[in-house]
Amino acid sequence: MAEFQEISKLSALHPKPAGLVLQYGTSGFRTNAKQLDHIMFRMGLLATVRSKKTKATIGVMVTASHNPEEDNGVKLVDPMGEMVTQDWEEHATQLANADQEDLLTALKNIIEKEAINMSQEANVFVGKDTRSSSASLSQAVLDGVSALGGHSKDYGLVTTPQLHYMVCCQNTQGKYGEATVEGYYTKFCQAFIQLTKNTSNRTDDQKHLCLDGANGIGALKVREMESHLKKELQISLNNDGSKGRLNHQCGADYVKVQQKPPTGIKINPGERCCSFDGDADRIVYYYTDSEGTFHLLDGDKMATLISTFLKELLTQAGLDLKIAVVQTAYANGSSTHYLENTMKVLVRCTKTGVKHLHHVAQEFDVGVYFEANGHGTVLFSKAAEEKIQQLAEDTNVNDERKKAALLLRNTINVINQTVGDAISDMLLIEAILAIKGMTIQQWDTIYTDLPNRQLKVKVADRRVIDTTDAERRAVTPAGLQEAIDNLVKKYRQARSFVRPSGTEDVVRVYAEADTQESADALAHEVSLAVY
Ligand code: NG1
Ligand code: ZN
Repeated sequence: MAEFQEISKLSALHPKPAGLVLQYGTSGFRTNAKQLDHIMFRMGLLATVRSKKTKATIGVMVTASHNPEEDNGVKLVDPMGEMVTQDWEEHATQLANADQEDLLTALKNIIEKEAINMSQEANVFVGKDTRSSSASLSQAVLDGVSALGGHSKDYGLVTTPQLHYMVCCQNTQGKYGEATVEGYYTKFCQAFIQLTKNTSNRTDDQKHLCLDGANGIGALKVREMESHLKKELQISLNNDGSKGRLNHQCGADYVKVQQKPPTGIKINPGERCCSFDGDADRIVYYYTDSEGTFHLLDGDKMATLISTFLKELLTQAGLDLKIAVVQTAYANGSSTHYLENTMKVLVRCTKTGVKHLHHVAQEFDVGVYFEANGHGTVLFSKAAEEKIQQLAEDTNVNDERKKAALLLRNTINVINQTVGDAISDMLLIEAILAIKGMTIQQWDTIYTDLPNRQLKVKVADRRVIDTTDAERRAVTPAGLQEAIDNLVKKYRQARSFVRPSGTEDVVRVYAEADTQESADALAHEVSLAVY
């Protein structure tokens, strides 16, 4: 076939370095940008084939999220804006690792296995973050798409969740919104304005938010969006990319892992602050108190605030819908305890990686999912959305139920249901705080986090560690789990687990306990057991 000859010719322009083996990990391929050109071309090919298979538009996002500037990566987005399915992750790994001369065979194998009709049209949306390597790497994706005769649309600089949103809008014929950046701002900002419209006399202080853009794409997009917010949210933007390096001593990952504010930002006591990560799909909140102590409000605190708000509204609306919170092993034990025992909300634990959380959340009418690191969103089932919509339009219900239904409807509209989205999450949290008339300090006191520590351990081969029970227990190597259990027993309210990272060549160690000293000591002891 003509397109295969074209691929042979063009793939030679994107050669694979000999011996390089990469895996489609927790969120796509991710490594030093210099090693990724062939991967990008090949993912352009794969996205085109995936588009033919699904008869829908597929997305390809070039980003390495919170990794340093010199890294890059790529993730594929499926038709409804969700992460690509597991079996296609395997195809991606196969295609990525085929030697140059075997590339066509590897591609043909996938086409055959998936029974692809090659005469089917293909459409691929491409986006990129602000890394200096992203321009040429996204061009390599576009080259891959055109090598197979696919159509592409290059959205240029967008956040990861914006690209997910575009794909979903396109494949739902605009029902989710308009597949443009402008459409994105209009949809989410209008819902935010509606939600905050009747909140009583918010002062300028309450409308003010200090934002750390991680020197990345999120900062750029917040600038673009600002006018749509009509001063209902006044953002002072730090780390906007004009001076500092991407994710360097700033951003959601830095703040969460280091448990301190971004370097160089002046924060007034009590001021509400948040940080995005490098592709704006994660957000964490924080403040410092009058004694200068730092307080982090992470994904668990967001999940708690959001699920409490939604549960109250569902009760007021008299809607019998099943709500659940989905977490990972990294969720602070206090959050799980509070949700289960005080809020009486169903909590489920899954493996790390939003694709896992997303799937579990889909099982409920309302599924709130967040990783502790601030990556998360809320999913509403079709039936739940319809019930809320009906109630909002019903002229025979009392004022309280009606008001709750209208708030629920606008809440649905402020949420990017395709994937965790820092911008949409920020608008949702800001709206909830405004509606509840709550300060960040009041939000913080809903429950108190157990002191915790995360460490990274370099080992010869991290894959020797295999886990079970949503990664909370190690099955291999033999004796490791027993050693961890014995260490945990030494401390009060303690918990610890280890797992190989899917995005870095490290083993992650997590520990929590009744004091910071104990959590630190336990994490240290467990990391020694990992060697
Ligand atoms: P790994 O490297 O597999 O732990 C990290 C995060 C995930 C997820 C991915 C993708 C932690 C402990 N892990 O995965 O939650 O966000 O990156 O960005 O934060
Ligand atoms: Zn990210």
